[in-house]
Amino acid sequence: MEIYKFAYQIIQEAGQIIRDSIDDDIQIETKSNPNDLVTNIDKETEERLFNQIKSTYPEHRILGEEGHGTDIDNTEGVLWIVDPIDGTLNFVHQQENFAISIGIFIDGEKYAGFVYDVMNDKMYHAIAGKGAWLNNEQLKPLEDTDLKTSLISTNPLWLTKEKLAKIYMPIVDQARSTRAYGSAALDFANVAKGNTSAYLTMRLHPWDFAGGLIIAEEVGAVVTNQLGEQLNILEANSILIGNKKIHQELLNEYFLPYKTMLEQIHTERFKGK
Ligand code: 2AM
Ligand code: CA
Ligand code: CA
Ligand code: CA
Repeated sequence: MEIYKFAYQIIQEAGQIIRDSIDDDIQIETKSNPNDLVTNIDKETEERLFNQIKSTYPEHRILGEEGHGTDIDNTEGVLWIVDPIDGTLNFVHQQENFAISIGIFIDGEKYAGFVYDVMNDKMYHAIAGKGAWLNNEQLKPLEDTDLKTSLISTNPLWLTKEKLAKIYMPIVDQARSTRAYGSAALDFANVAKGNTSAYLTMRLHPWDFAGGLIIAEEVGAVVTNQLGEQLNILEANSILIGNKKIHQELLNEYFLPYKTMLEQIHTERFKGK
């Protein structure tokens, strides 16, 4: 079976299993800090996807948030970048507003992206060069917007950091309004759908953005880090995504004036997985 159809199917199945067990007790552990949670469902979902991919395509490689592919340091062959649950805090607190996110790359080239909003059964999907869809409906090319008439999304946490507040406060101030969804993959999907015009955040891992990147670029979104550089799919990075016009406005008027500071932050903190 075509890799794309296979991916679509195993993501839907994984989502069905999560929906079926949504009222069950979940086991929650903390990771890097008391607010960084992982559940048995995150781990079981990644394990299931990993086993299915490997049994169908033994030569494919998988980089996942919950422990698979920690040794991967190049993009040769077919590479699946998997976030079994993006928005774990939403999953734990809300039992909704989380997604399964997968980006598939072939020899480093974008191939297919999936962001599955599990509880709403909404599959955002794209094949590079062929278009992006929400379930069966093709997503339209993005329209240009200005910051002052746009909804944007970001994490309010960045406003509490002294240095970053210099960049983020004027943006939040000038935007029509700001949203915080708590799932990076759904933030990408929201931009792709035109629900928001831009999404900006200081640090995402490859599994947070790999699926959404492919979907968003298919509808003409510009996706870079906050220095305007292309994202490296094997590294953590800052994120600036939006329609062409707002991306340019945010980059040139709000981020690049702080280029030296941002470069320092990127060098010190954002390199490596
Ligand atoms: P997760 O739920 O898969 O961990 C929340 O604002 C978004 O940021 C989610 O997409 C979340 O992914 C991600 N995220 C959570 N903790 C993070 C961290 N320490 N570094 C980078 N991204 C994180
Ligand atoms: Ca996590
Ligand atoms: Ca994530
Ligand atoms: Ca996750």
